Amino acid sequence: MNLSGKKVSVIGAGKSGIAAAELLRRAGAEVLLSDHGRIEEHEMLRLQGLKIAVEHEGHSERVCDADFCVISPGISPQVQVVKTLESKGIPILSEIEIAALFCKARIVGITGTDGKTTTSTLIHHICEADGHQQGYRSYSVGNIGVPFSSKAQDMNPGDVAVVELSSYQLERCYAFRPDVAVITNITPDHLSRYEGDMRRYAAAKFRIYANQCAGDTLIYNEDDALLSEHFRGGHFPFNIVPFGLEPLHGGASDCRIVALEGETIVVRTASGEEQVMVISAFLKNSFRGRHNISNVLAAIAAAMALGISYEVVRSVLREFKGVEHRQEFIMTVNGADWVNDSKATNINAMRQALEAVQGSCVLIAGGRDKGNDYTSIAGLVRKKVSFLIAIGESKAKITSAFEGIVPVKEALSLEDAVSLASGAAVEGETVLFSPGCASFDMFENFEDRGIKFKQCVYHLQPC
Ligand code: UMA
Repeated sequence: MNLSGKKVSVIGAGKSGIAAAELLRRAGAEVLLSDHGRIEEHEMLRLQGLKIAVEHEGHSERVCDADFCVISPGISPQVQVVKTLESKGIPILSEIEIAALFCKARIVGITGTDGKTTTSTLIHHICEADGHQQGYRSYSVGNIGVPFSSKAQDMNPGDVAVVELSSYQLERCYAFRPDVAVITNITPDHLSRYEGDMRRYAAAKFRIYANQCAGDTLIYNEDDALLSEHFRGGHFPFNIVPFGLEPLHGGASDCRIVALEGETIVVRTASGEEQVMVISAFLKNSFRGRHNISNVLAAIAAAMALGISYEVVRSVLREFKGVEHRQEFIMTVNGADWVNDSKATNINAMRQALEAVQGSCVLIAGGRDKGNDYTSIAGLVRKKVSFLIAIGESKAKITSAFEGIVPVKEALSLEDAVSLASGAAVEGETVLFSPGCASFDMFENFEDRGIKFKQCVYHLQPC
């Protein structure tokens, strides 16, 4: 695609803004990259060397001198620069929309409130294994941490782009059309961005299939009430594949269904039923819980849509050890298993982690509160938690929600929390770090939080 003669403003010079600016510049556009924060001097010089104009410490009127704008996902629609661009009628596009225009590969898009990173990683590993045999490459990009724009031009026809998509990234997609779309679940999260309106949050997620047509596939979680109501019995121009942890029946005559029946994953089509594998073949210490079985069902459905054999799927699943910061088993100290679930930034993820615990646990939770309703998991906490340690900005709220249900103690720091947990955990228990909150009160991001937690755990002395 040749964009010479076009002027583009890219708003936000984080990972995705920089990648989009470089992609657009390579395509010949005249690019202005604008950030309200500070850009390091060496980065400014590098970008200017690529002939990308840069402004920082504020968005000036210059951003309006553009044929269109590309916006970084983290920038809220409420900020002034967005309002100004909209008032002048300048089209604003998602970084994903731009990347997809340049992408010749097949696209698998994965969205949902929880499970999208694990599902994306599983699909990527399956495609990688299949690609080794068939001669194509798989790319893992998007919200997972590698901007789609940074890889889009490297991909060839026949390759697969496995794109993890947040609702933020889908918001300003207008023509984006994945060959295969997966929606893992939709539960309340990021609602401040959508003014508390769940329908607006879901509408952003549903943009994933807005342009899909005949030959494309949409995979959704039938166990999710909102998704089931939305897709069941509806008329859509593409293939729909439900998956679920309960036996599934019905669906269109040509519809495939991926379900868990007892301990076995089965795929049902109009022509019959096939048993893919038993769950004990892939569940392990580092990869467990019903939510992960759900993620596996979604990945199997995506592999089927791409025409990948069950043989490849089985061999990848057998070896899969889970994803860092998602219920990641760290080590056993004095008979207690320590688990890092720093990625749990909302109550639903925390609920899933608690459900996955075998026996009882010492729970370390807290951080920047997102308007959490902790009472929704009170029953589960009573059942699974022997001792709760609260950290971060939300510790007082957590204490008042759970004291009287379980013993609760507030920690002064992460190190203090680990030391308290080490003293409280008994042999056979799990120590679960599942904050249920955002990380930005004490850490750069959830990865930083998880790494620091693991470092504290590695320093524990066995006694
Ligand atoms: N900025 C402005 N003007 C503003 C606000 C911000 O210029 O009014 C600037 C900031 O100064 C900063 C840049 O915008 O320099 C940040 O942009 P960004 O927040 O979009 O961050 P990126 O580095 O581009 O990372 C984004 C995703 N971040 C968010 O959606 C918040 C990353 O997802 C993603 O991995 C990356 O693109 C590559 O695709 C992270 C995330 O937290 C992991 N996602 C959320 C989640 O998973 O819950 C949605």
